[in-house]
Amino acid sequence: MIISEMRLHPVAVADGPLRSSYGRHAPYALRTIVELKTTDGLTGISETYGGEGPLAALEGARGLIVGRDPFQLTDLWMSLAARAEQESRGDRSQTMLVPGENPLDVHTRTFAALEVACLDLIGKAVGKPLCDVVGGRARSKPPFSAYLFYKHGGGGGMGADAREDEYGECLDAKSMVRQARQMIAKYGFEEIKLKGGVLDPDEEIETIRQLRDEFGEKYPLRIDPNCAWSVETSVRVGRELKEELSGGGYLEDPTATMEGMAEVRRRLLAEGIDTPLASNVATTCFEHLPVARQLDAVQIVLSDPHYWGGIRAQQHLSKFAEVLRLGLSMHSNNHLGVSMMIMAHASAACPHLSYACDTHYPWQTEQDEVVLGGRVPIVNGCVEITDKPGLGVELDYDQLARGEERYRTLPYRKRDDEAEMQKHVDPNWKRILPRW
Ligand code: GKR
Ligand code: MG
Repeated sequence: MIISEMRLHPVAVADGPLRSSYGRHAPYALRTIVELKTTDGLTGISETYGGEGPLAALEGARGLIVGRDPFQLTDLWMSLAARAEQESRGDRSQTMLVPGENPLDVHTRTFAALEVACLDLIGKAVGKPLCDVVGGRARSKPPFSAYLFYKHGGGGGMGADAREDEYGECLDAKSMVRQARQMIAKYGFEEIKLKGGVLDPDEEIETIRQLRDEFGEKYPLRIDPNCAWSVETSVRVGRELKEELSGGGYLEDPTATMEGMAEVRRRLLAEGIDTPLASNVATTCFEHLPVARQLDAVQIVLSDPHYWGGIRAQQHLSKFAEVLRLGLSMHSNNHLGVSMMIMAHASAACPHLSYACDTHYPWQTEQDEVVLGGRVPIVNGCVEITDKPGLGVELDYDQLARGEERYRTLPYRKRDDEAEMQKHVDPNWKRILPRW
């Protein structure tokens, strides 16, 4: 089995005006769908971050993947890592750069997209689901959480291509409870994460309290302001939400830098509050973990197989986190059904995974789905690994062509939430850290 062709499909996917400390989502999110074809007629697929940067990096790896035996992943890794060695070193945190935009992740991100497509090929060749190809599963129905966002009115897309606004405007506690009720009724999620860093911290505290009142202790709660708070504010929020974030909850990236996180942890512990701190901003790669452990800056690592280096890297991370006695879960970014299955297989293949993973999937619609047969079902908050080989999904080429057409005709080539804030909310808006 030799890879004879790589096809890259940049797509634009309608996305609602979701808010975070990065700003406001554009009407379209960008993704890249990868296809690898073999000499014996198989096609392996994958999905990764979108826009010009990730696309150019994949294009740059064409010579390394075409002509390769898909089993030879170690050599592919070494070739990409050797290139990365020659690139500049620097801050690999996501404090200022949104995921998928960090040039220092380019090799792990590019490898991940190709590795998944190769594992999908292998799964199809031997007739086994992807997670079984990498050693079998710890679970067959990995759980995901309800990922709530403050948002403006609008369901994404533009003009005649606008999508229905399923959740409406949500810019206060009451509308957030409504959003949670709707999302949980539809998908059956049993854990809740609130994207914060948008409203004044007191209003976000109130939102978490109302969510607790509505759903009770059985639904663990998390809040993630993406570093919008100072150490002082983070400690205050941790203190005020001591009860609500206990019992399976956590405080995610309240403040910037490993040192800032460590300071928040020290001060909360000194007050007898042991709410764990989770991170996908301070910890984005293996090199960050020993430091995070040593400083006790992060107690739960939030991975992303799309830029940590793929599915086997996620398994290594599971072991690494277990040995370092760190919790493990997964954050997410806007994605389609192929990535939903990448995340599900990655979760299934990890013995040590401590919390339901995030997913932006409820924020995308059937109209944008590129998976044959429509959206991947989420039932009782879980995505089931079926008996189908590889990732278990195939591409709908008509839908893919529509997504590519949108990409071609729209001006978006890179996620820029600050520009969207300036366009729609405040022409002078800048991402200031800490804001509060
Ligand atoms: O979609 O706006 C967003 C999120 O803020 C995303 O970009 C984050 O990377 O979900 C992610 C997180 O947990 O920080
Ligand atoms: Mg996060």
